[in-house]
Amino acid sequence: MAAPPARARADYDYLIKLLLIGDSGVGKSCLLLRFSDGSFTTSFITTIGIDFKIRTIELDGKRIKLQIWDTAGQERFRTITTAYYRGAMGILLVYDVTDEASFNNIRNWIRNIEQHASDNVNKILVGNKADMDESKRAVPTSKGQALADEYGIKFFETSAKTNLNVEEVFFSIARDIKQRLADTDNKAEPTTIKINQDSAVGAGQAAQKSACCG
Ligand SMILES: Nc1nc2c(ncn2[C@@H]2O[C@H](COP(=O)(O)OP(=O)(O)OP(=O)(O)O)[C@@H](O)[C@H]2O)c(=O)[nH]1
Ligand SMILES: [Mg+2]
Repeated sequence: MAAPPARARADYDYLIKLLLIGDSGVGKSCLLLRFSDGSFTTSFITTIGIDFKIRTIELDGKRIKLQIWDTAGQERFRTITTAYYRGAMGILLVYDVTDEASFNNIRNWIRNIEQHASDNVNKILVGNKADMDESKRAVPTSKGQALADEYGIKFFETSAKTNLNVEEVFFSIARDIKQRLADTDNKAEPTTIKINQDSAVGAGQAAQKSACCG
């Protein structure tokens, strides 16, 4: 029996690859665990190299499969982790609101993105550990917002511990990327028709798939 077309086999409409970056200890793995498993732990198990989780969400009736790569913040893994920038469609830049150095480093992380990621990659700024006591806070919300405004990107303060804004961050960046891919799809339409006219049956479908789903 002939295999069904690739598109019919897929269990999603869009595959979106995201990357979490930021200093060690800011809570990247905890944010991802909260989003993918709904759990949280206070013990710190530093990430070695790179790891990923999958969660499929629904946006405007479309199934979006999120493949989320969690990088080690530690310098010694930098060669491994920067290799993953190129494939990312969206990058979450995470700092810890109680750790000013992690916030100041965001500019360096952005420089890394400029060097290693695709030009059109979506970015979002995340100030994590917003649940911590105000006496511990080192970065006011206004400073986070000002930095995000400077780079023209969205900003959220989150807590992996209390689940504050965790869904919002991932849904927000996923929505923006889906929109970008849909726009690319629409622009690609004349090319798709031309391929069909050239009687390359099925090629239009393949072109559409590669334009939308990576
Ligand atoms: N209070 C509070 N603690 C958090 C939060 N998120 C993470 N933590 C704690 O911060 C520590 C580090 O969290 P991780 O998620 O492992 O940090 P990471 O950014 O993945 O660190 P690396 O893997 O080394 O890059 C752990 O002890 C967590 O329990 C949060 O939202 N609130
Ligand atoms: Mg980690």
